[in-house]
Amino acid sequence: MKPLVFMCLCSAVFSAAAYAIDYTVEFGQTDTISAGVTLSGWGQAEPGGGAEGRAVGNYGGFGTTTDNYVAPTTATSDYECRMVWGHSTSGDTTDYADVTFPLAIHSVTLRHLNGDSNDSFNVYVGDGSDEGWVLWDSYDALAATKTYGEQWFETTFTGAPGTVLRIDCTAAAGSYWSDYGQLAIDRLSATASCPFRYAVEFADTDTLSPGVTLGDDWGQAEPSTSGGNYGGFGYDPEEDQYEAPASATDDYQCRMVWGSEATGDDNQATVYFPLAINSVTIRHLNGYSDDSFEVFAGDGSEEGWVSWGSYDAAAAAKTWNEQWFETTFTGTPGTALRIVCTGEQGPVYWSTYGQLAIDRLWACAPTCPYTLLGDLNCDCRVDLNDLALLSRNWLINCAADPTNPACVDCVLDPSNPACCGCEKCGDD
Ligand SMILES: [Ca+2]
Ligand SMILES: [Ca+2]
Ligand SMILES: [Ca+2]
Repeated sequence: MKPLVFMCLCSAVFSAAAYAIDYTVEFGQTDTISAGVTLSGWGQAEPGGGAEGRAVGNYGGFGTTTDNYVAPTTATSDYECRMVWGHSTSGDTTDYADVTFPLAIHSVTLRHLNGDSNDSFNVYVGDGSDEGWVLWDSYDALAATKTYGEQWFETTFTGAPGTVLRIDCTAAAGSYWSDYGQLAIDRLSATASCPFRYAVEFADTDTLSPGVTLGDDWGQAEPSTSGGNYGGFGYDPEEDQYEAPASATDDYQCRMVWGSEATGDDNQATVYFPLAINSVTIRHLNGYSDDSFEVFAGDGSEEGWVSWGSYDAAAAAKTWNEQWFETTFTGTPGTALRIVCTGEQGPVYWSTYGQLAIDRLWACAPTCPYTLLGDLNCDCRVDLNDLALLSRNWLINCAADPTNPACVDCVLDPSNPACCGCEKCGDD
């Protein structure tokens, strides 16, 4: 039986990783931030100051471009960080800093310094409202085993999904606070929650997740209808022109937006979903014609369309003339998705081949439609992340120790998001 169990675990891990949407923030004198992610409340960049020109210190070796860390923490790339509860000449006493993501995240890994002051902190997520904060976990700096006096650690936190991450210093200001600030963060990486995923594989015979339907505005299937070379599809199934992070096709078949058949002769194509979706990853061809497009979501009515963003085919760096890309769009949730071609109709090939080829798409619904006992982080599956949440509270007894921060009193505080399980408080 052992090999069977092993294969099941592999499969679960692979599918979760394949559809994750990751965000990163590299803190430094110039922060490097994933698209759509914003920062607020962050202190100065160190070492070397930033706006207030602080003195150069030794942030776990950063000052001398060495890096005090112990595996499994990985080394920094830039020897720069930013402060939570930074030093401020204006006497700022805000001891937390926030990161806002386009989609709700369900885990984050922080690379943080455990230095000379007490660098303990809490990690919360919320929806941006003052009431909505849920504690994911606490970092106890005094309990950490350190090899260096100032040492970098990577710590992963996970919990119920939220769009705003708050890192909140929990100890008193250190003796060096007025010079250097309190808690240094080198970088973070976060993973968006995709609790429920729909898949559409376009082909001669489309494969749709249960309940998903296509509008009659889709064009023909290719290359079967017209022949041609759709980014390698037509002449050699082994020659699929794509670059990481796009992955190879399953079927070497696609369908057209703005196709050349009568049923697809307008410049749009629509997909309908049973649940509202908040993100979609589209595998699309950037070919000879102008394959620019815009993505909208709505409720299916003609008035309800909201733009999620656009793809500029001319701005894309291509290695091949016809190349497959995977592009992710996010926005206001809706049950209908529409892809609209925005380039000029291809002057030569459109009448034969159509305009924009789509191989497949995946869409995420922000809520799991199922109730699953043991799914503590509400991502529609029971796995090691849920076990980590269980372990965190192992042997806590709220009857004996009601003041434990993990014990939320849902009689006194019924609107606390922790009291709503996997449902959002106040929603139907
Ligand atoms: Ca950094
Ligand atoms: Ca396909
Ligand atoms: Ca789970």
